[in-house]
Amino acid sequence: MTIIPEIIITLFWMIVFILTAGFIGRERFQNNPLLMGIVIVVTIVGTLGSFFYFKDWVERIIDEKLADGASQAPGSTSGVHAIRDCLECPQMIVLPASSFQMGLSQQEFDWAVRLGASSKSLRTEQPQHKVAVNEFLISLTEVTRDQFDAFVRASGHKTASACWSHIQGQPPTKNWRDPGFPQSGDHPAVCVSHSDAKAYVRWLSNETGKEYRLPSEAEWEYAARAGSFAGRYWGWENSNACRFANVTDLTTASVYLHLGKDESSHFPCTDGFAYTAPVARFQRNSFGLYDTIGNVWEHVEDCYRDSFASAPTNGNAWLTEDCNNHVIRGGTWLEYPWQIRSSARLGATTDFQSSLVGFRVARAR
Ligand SMILES: [Ca+2]
Ligand SMILES: [Ca+2]
Repeated sequence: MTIIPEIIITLFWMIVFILTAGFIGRERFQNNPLLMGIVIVVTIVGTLGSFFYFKDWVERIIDEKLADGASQAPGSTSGVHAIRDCLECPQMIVLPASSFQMGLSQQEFDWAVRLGASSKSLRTEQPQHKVAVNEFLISLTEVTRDQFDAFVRASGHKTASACWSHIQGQPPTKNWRDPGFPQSGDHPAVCVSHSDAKAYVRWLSNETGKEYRLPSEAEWEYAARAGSFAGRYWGWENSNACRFANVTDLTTASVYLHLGKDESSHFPCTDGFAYTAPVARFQRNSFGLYDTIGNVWEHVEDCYRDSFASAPTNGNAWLTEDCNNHVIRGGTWLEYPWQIRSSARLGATTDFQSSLVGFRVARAR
C-alpha cells in the first residue's frame, strides 16, 4: 500500500486548518467577512473530509496488519487444531459461535463500484444484516481432486460430463477428471455440481457417522470474512492479492489474452497459477482457512435469491421447496477483481457444472 497520498492530504488540511485559525484573529481578515466565510467553510469541509479519509486509511492499515499477523505460512496447519474423521476426509476446524454483519456495507459497496461492479449486481448482496452463527466445523480447504476421487471410487457415483469449459464458446462436455487444464490431486475438484457436492457429503456422513453438509451461505461468509470488516479478509488493495489467493493475475492474463490490460480485468501481481492452484498454497485467513476467496467458487446449501431481504438471521441455510438455483461464493482464478470479494455471490442451477466451481464442507460439532 502506498501511504504518501494519504499523509500529504492529511498534512495539507491540518496546515490549512492551523493557518485559518491563525488568520481569523487578524483585523484585515475580519474586515472581509465574505472572504472569511468562504475560507472557514472550505477549511471545515476540507478538514472533515480529510478526517474521514484519514480514518478510513487507518482502518484499512489496521485490517491489513491483522490479516498479515494472522496469516501463517502457506500450507502450514501450525496453530490450528485440525480434525480429520478418516484418512481421506477433509481436514476440519471448529469456528466459534458469534455474530457478524453479512452482506455489503456502504463502504464495501462504494469500493466495489470503484473496482468496476455494477450497482444493480451489488444489490443482490444487500441489505447488510446481522447474523448469529452457532459453533460449527468447516474444511480448511476446498475439497480436493484426491478427496473427491476417493468418494467416486468408494461410492461409484457418476457425475455428468456437461461441464462448462473455461474457454468461452466451448460446448459443456468437460468433467472433474478433465476440466480442460492440468490439475494434480491437491487441486480443488471442479466440474462438480451442487448435486455432486451433496452426494459427497452424504457419503462422508455415512463413512464417518458425522453429519457432514455444505455450509450455509451465512456460515460461509462468516468463515470467509474471519472477523475482517474489509472487502476481502486481507484488506482492500488489489496489489497484494497474490499473497492470499489464486486470482486472475498476470499469469492468467498471459494466457487469456482477451482480458484487458488494466486493473479492472486482472490483478497487478503474480500468483504463479494460470488456472486452479493446489489448495493451501496461499496465506490463510485469521480463522486458519485457505482459499475462501479465489481459486474456485464454492457451493453452499442455500437457494439463490437476488436480495438478502428477509434472509434468516440465525445462520441457517435459506431454503425453499422448489429450489433449483443455489448460491456459489468466493470468486475464482478467472474472475474480474470486482468479483473477488467476501460478499460476492452468484446463483447456479442444481446440476450446473463449471471448471470454475468446487466446494468445501461443514458439519456440526
Ligand atoms: Ca492465478
Ligand atoms: Ca474458493
